[in-house]
Amino acid sequence: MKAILFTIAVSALFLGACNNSSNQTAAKKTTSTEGIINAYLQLKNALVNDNGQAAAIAGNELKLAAEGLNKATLTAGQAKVFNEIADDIKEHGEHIGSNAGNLKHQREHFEMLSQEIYDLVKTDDNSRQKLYYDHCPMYNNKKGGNWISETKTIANPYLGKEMPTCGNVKEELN
Ligand SMILES: [Cu+2]
Repeated sequence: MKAILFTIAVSALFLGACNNSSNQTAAKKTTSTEGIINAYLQLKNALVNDNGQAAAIAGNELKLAAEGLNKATLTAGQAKVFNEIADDIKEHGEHIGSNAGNLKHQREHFEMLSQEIYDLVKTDDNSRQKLYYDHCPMYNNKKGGNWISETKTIANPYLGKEMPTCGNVKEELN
C-alpha cells in the first residue's frame, strides 16, 4: 500500500512539473512584444547575411508589428517605454523597408533601432526567450554599434560576411 501511495505521489509530482512547463510555454507564446522582437531578430539575421532584400521585408514587418501591437496586453512598464519609442520603431522599419538596395543605410537605422528595442526588451518579464545584447567595436569607424541576438554565438549584423564573428556579448537579457 505504501508503495502504491508513493507511486501516486511521484506521479502527481511529475504531472505537476509537466503542467508548470506547459504553462511557461504558453506564456512565451503570448508575450505581447513578441511580434516586434521577432521582426527585429529577422531583420538582424538578414543583415548578418548581407541580404538587403530580406532586411527590407523584415523592416516592413517590424513596422506592421509596432502598428498592430495590442497595447492592452502590455504591462504599465512596457506601455510607458513603448509609447516613447513606437514612432521611432515605425520610422526605422519604414526606412529599412524602402532601402533594400542600400545595406549601409539599413544598418544606420538598425543601429538606432537596436537601442530602442533594447529599452523595450528590458521592460519584459521573464516569460520571453533568452536574448543577448552584443557589441561590435569596429562599426562606423570604430564608434561601435550594439544589437540584440537570440544566440550566444556572435553573428555580426553590421559587418556581415566581411567579419561575421567580430563583437562580444555585453549583457545577457534573461
Ligand atoms: Cu532612412
